[in-house]
Amino acid sequence: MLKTDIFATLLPAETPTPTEEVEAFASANIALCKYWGKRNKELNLPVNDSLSISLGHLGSKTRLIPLSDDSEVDVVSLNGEVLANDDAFVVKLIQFLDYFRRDERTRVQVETHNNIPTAAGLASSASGFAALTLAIDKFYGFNLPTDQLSALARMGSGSACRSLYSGFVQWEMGVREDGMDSHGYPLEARWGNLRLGLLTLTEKAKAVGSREGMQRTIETAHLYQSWPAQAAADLLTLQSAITEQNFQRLGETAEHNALAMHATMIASWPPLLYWQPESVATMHKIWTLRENGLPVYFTMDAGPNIKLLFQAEDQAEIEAQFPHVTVVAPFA
Ligand code: 2P0
Repeated sequence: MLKTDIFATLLPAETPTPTEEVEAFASANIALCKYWGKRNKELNLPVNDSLSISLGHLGSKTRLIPLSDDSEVDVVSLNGEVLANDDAFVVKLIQFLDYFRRDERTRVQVETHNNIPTAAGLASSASGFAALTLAIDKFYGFNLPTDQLSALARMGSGSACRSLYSGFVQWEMGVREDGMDSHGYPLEARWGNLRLGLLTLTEKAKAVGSREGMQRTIETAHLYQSWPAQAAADLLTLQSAITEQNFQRLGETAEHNALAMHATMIASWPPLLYWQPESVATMHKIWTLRENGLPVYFTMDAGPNIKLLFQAEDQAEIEAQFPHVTVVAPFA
């Protein structure tokens, strides 16, 4: 099934002409059970369910402004800088916009601001596509329900479907051929004293993007065969940890899940090692702190940076140990 068929089913026959500028915000999210691998590349349908926490005020804000009738091209800017129209990010963004706009001719100025480092493994493509999807829905007045917007955001970037919601979000892989049941589902549970710590060890953009990385892993890593079962088991354990507010179980499972995902990447060929020396040094530091009684765990995505998991009562100690940490209170 093609994306154009799915958009044609959900959207009105003709896209209305936009008249007013709109703005939308979406939080970044960090997965405790990771999305790694697609069963359908066209629709970004995953091999496994995943589970994330949204980061509140940290994320992407996207503004859409209709350009005058004589404008022939769209204008895209990121953090205040206008990008070239052949830039890979611009091409991907305009392709996504075109699925919604179809024959409608108004060119658009797209302004995105991220308040998290772009492309450093802090999930800015997730919040970016989620904010863009919400803005497009307002801009053209579609008023689609959030679960459908989540499924459409997924087609821009898989993890974006989790950024449509706050708090804990489960992305169910779904079973439908058109993927419309593969979207984020918010969990009711809240966890007031849960804290995340973002450690930006390097802001260098990653050499291999997630899309290519997960494809390489599926095609070349025999170890990947064990991933779906591990992810399914971890998801159940995380659900029970969240229900019972069992921090140790949450931390251990999230850390184990991230390291299992990285093991499949490292077992790919050519190998995918997103870690830098600072990443490894920080892991050892966390393990030592834990041995010495500080309940702190970590997770990592497709990049060199580390995200800490800890509880509010340990925030002062965490800040003393990691002076550059950005602390996020997802439920505060
Ligand atoms: C996650 N990641 O669950 C995992 C963990 C990276 C490692 O979702 O190809 O940018 O656009 O669907 O969503 C990053 O993958 O990939 C990601 P596409 P996406 O957060």
